[in-house]
Amino acid sequence: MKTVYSPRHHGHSGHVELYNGQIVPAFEKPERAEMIRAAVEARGFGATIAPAEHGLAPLSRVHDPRYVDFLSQLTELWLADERPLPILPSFWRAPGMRYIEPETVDGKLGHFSFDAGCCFVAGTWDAIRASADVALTGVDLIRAGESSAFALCRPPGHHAHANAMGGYCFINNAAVAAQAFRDAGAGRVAILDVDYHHGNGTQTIFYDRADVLVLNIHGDPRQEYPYFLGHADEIGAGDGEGFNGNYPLRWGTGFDAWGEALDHACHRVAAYAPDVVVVSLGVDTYKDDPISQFRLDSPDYLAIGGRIARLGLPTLFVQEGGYAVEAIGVNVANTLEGFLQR
Ligand code: SP5
Ligand code: ZN
Repeated sequence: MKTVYSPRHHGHSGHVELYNGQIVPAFEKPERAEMIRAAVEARGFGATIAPAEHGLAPLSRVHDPRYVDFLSQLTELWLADERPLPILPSFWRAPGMRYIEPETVDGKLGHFSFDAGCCFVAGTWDAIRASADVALTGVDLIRAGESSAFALCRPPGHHAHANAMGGYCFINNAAVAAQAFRDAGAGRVAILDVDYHHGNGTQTIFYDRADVLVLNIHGDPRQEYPYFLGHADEIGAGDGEGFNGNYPLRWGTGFDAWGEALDHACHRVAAYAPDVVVVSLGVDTYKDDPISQFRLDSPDYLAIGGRIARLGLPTLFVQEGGYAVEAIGVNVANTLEGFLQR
């Protein structure tokens, strides 16, 4: 299994987030990707390759082009106003307010975001583009006949909506990849999101579509971020009814219950018989994750990879969350090793 990786993720560094009422150094930091790269390379799964440039068109297949424009122009708009970096949003709409794109940068920033989890520094836009190219190059590998690939994306993507950033996510790499598979001729794509947090962006992007099955195993939104989506009764709408599935689990969940949810989700994927599976691979389910409340341990990730491998389907792993930097490499590499061993 090849890994796709770009050092351009380092441009997104030194940023902050709003956490427990304080501005703190971001949990989503460059060391994460470097620990993952080191662990995966040490196991010798396959070559690490650089992404190929795919441009912005594949991003606008799942994102509003005006949103992509906003991301590309935000930093220069901000600097033109003679403001210091970093950029952090702090105004949002409530239901009932209007959906008209404001002309000023503060207004645009609120219009195109849903929390203060997405901070911009000088290299953020470049890192976002590189991350999407990493996912799209993973798609290319599988289209060229590889049975699996690992897209070491950073920043992550699954919280990003068609027109809003949040939760450390700007472009929804997994959604971009799934759509790229569809555009290349895949009839059905399944997205299996095992990150600790509900993939609200991925769910909303495909909610009314039957051609992309989206399944999520995550912290119950009654307790956990993103709070306002990810309940069990969200099954899809219109043509997409029956093609979204959520497995909300309570704080403190260990691998026994988590693994049962995975098994159920995998049976649903198998019944859907997709041409390809995209795994949104977050390892913030780990027992010592600093912002999360599940109790998975490092060996459990071997079993996760093994269960996904039993599907016997072409599989693209897309990196999402995981914030226990000392364990993130082992946990990701264990998932991939468990997959490769079966
Ligand atoms: C990609 C990804 O994993 N994004 C996660 C974004 C989570 N942001 C909000 C975290 C809120 C944690 N709240 C902890 C409260 C402890 N008092
Ligand atoms: Zn997460």
